[in-house]
Formats: sequence, structure tokens, C-alpha cells
Amino acid sequence: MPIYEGDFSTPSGRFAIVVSRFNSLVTEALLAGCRDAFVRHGVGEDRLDVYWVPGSFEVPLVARKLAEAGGHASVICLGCVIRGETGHYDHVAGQAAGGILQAGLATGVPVIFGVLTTETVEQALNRSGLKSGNKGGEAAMAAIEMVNLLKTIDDA
Ligand code: INI
Repeated sequence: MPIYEGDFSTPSGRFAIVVSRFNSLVTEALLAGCRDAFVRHGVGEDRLDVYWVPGSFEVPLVARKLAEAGGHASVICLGCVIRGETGHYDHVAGQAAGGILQAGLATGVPVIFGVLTTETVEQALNRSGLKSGNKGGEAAMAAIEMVNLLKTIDDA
């Protein structure tokens, strides 16, 4: 029974990181975790392109444009939506998730969802480098795994 998986070997190509300025205390920590995971897996900073957008709502448009342009092996989306801080949490979080999914499906480029959606600031901080890991680092790992898995499929 053949089993196909993406491994964490160093992939080739450039990687785009789209990151939201909203809640930048958190998103800068996500970006640092993402960058760190890439570098520790052999993808140097010279292969990372970072695109800042105003908020998570704007992430999908830029992610899709980059994925359509075809210059990156993967597009990683980073943001932070905190329910306690906004009345339109559901709209921002839901549209960001849906748009990011569509960017990947429409282009065939792995577009990674690294947008935190939390109830509180404390939860957001915990998931961006404090008690509960760093979602930005996880997003980088997901990008590497997906690029390597899709290469396996393309090469078959
Ligand atoms: N954007 C976020 O990334 N996180 C939030 O928690 C948030 N809140 O609280 O509203 C938020 N709003 C801004 C939104 O993403 C857009 O930038 C804005 O509506 C302009 O289109």
C-alpha cells in the first residue's frame, strides 16, 4: 500500500509571508516564529518575501495575487483576530479563512492558514511564542510539508 507524505527536507524556491499589522504585538511574534522555522529547515531569509497588510481581512487578496503570480512555492498567511476585541470577529475571521482557502484551491499553490482566532489576548500571546508554541512556526512547517507532498505528486 503506497503511502505519500510530505517530509521536512529543505524545499527549493521562494516563500511569501503575508502578515497583518492589526494586533502587531502578536503578528510580529508569529512572523519571527515563521522566519525561525524556515531558517532552521534550510530556507534562508534571502528566500523569504514578507508582505504587510492592514488587517486579516486584507490577507486573502494579497495571498491570492501572489499565488496567481507563481513566483513562490507557498504563501503563508499570518494574522490575529481576537473575539474580545471586536464586534465583527466572525466576519473578519470567517472571511480571512474562506479567502485563504480559496486562494489555494484556485491556484494550486499551497496557501497556509496561520491566522490565530482567539477569545482573549492572553490566548493569542500564548500561541505566538509563550506557553503554547508559535502558530507562525507551525505555518512554516505546514508550508514545507505541503510543498514537498505536492512535489511528490507532480513527480509521480
Ligand atoms: N483585523 C485583524 O487582523 N484582527 C482583528 O482582531 C480585527 N478586529 O478586531 O477588528 C481586525 N480588523 C481589521 C480588518 O482586518 C480590516 O483591516 C479592516 O476592516 C479594513 O478592511
